[in-house]
Amino acid sequence: MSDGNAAWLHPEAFRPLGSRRVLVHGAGVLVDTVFDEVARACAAYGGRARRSGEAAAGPTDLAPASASAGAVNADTGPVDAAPSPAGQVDAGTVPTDADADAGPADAGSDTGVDLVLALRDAAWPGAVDGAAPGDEGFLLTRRDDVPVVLADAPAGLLYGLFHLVRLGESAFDATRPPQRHRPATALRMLDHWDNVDVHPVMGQVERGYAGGSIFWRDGAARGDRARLRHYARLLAASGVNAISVNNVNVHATEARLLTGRLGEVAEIADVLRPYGIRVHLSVTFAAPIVLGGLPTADPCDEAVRRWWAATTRRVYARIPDFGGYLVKADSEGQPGPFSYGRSHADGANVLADALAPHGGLVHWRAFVYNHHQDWRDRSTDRARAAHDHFAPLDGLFRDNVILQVKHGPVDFQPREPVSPVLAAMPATRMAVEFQVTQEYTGQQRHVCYLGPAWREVLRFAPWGPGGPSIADVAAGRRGPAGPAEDEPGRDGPGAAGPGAAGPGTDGAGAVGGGLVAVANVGDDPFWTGHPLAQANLYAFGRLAWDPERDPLAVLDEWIGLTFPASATGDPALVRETLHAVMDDSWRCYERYTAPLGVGFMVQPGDHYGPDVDGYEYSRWGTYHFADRDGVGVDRSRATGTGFTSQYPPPWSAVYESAESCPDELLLFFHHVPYDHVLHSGSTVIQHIYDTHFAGVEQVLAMRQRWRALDGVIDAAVYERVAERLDEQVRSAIEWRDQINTYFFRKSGVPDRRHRRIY
Ligand code: GCW
Repeated sequence: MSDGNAAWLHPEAFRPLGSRRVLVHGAGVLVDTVFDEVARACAAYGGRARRSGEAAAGPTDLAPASASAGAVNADTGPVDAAPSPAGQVDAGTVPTDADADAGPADAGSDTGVDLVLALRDAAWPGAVDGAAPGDEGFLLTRRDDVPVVLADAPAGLLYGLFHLVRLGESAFDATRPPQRHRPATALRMLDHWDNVDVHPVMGQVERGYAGGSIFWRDGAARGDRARLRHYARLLAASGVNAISVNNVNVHATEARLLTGRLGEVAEIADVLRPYGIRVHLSVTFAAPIVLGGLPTADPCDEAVRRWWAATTRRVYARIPDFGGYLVKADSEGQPGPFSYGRSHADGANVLADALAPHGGLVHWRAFVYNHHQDWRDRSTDRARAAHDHFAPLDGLFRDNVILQVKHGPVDFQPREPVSPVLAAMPATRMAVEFQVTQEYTGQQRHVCYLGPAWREVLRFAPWGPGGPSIADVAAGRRGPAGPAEDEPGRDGPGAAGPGAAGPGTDGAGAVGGGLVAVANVGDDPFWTGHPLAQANLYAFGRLAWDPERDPLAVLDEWIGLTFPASATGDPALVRETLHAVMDDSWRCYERYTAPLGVGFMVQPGDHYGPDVDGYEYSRWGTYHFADRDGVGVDRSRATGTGFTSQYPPPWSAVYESAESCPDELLLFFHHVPYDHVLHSGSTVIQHIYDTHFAGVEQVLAMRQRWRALDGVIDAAVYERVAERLDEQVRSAIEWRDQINTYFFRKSGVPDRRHRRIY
């Protein structure tokens, strides 16, 4: 497996397309890519790929079509019971194909074609007002009984191609109604925490659980273009369109990617470009000093401004479509504007001004907190920090600054409330940051399908039910007042509707910051260490494209593409088993680890496995305050840190009271006695015991289920997962016993069901 596992682009997934006569119409690098994909599929499966303009091909040899105008309907997948009102497919009412005068003839005959992928132009018009697919969208319609993908821009054609792959045979179903697809947000980005040098503590990839980096090895670029190209295909097929190629903790060697080693970044950009993926770079805020030899990096210093402008010009001279800079400043030891008494708006804006003439973006991270806290000090609350620092700066950032906010207020825990920063800055472009790499969710040794967790964040309505959601905020529709004015097409609060376009998609949409996630791939043959962790990467891209989509439908799609029916012994069994193992795996992980949203009972340093007091007396600000009487962090206004006041109503009130706080977040917001009764009817202590016993039972059942696939799927994949499930069982038991024993010893309260606690 030299170029890695095929992941969700299994060759067999291309069979339906590859066995047809396919016409590709249009010009440009991305259209070349589309043609190349089609040609390869056709070579493998006996079809015929033609490009218009070639001899004996093109609209001219196709007879006029009687176009079948129709309504755009939602594409309901196998699990997605209700039509989505949202982004990926516009619901209901938009006719896509009103043009009856152009299109293929002979479509069904020997000389014709079975499928067309075309850029819209005079030869291939189509669609009408209100149905423009935008820069990345596409229409899937039919002409004279032939499926046609129409796009306005090459990227749309590429996404249309991968949509056909997902649909498989059903793309050719004559009864399929026309559809328009557009991403909910224009920015769908993956951040690699890859180091160029092997870091003495963090290794080649910080928080990487899939081997080395696909970009760098031991201080040098790997230059493995085949592997990178394969990666680009996978990302494009999931909908991702931007990546940053180095760790946000920028060390000495990595700093030089911006200047002396820029060529290595340019080479990566060259490989990713044909798949519509822009390259971004993490830069150090101290670059003017460490690279430019200036005495200061003060963002208000003229020489510093000039240095950033000149350096950025050189970047664009080399990489004309460079995406921009990603910055972790004044965070966990990284340099930042605070050193000069400047604000984070000053800091971000100096980079933004340098990038603006070239169309570049600054992704500025909001992960700023005091990591030298004194555990004795109960007034400082790490959860408050980002809001305290950034909310007052709303409106002060340039238009090309995106504030990148972790989804929770602390740090990618399996369960956190949604960060209140996301609701606090209506005049700032906001990106939501997820962590696909499973730092705190089992490190790709445990099965933990994160789609459902992200979905909860994306659906959360910070201004109350019925109001805009976090997905809306990321798409640029934000604020308590409801939908932004420039979105006539939006069909209801909380829905990512037809107007959900980001910058550049159709000019009329709101401007958001999009979705970002920390990547989970490495040079492992399965890309992600745990083969089932591929689903998280896939799901991130798909949910970024359409946050309204049911994550279990996304999982179903991933199963179909990764284990195509024609490549497995028993497709129904494969599907059933993967759902049984994965659907509820995030909640399962939550059950056997830190309880009720309290978080951080992990081993310090590597963050794998239980250590209840591991961070309790440390400087990191992640405490649980368990004693003989109770556990949890009082973040109320009345008696605690006041964090609840950072939420708008109704959540400020809901979280303020232990009575109304949702069970799963109780210990995040409140310190309660062990006999506190949850909404579930159980006490806190009994809940801890019950969920920990149940979690382990569930993992044992997962392992048992998996054994049904022995001999049914690829042996290497089977073995790798089986081996990891053994570790998951061991680790879950360790979690169960340490957590239960700890709380039994603290509280002295016996388990009502008399199970074994040590
Ligand atoms: O979760 C923490 C990780 C750090 C990481 C940091 C961040 C890149 O433990 O390894 O640093 O978050 O998000 O910057």
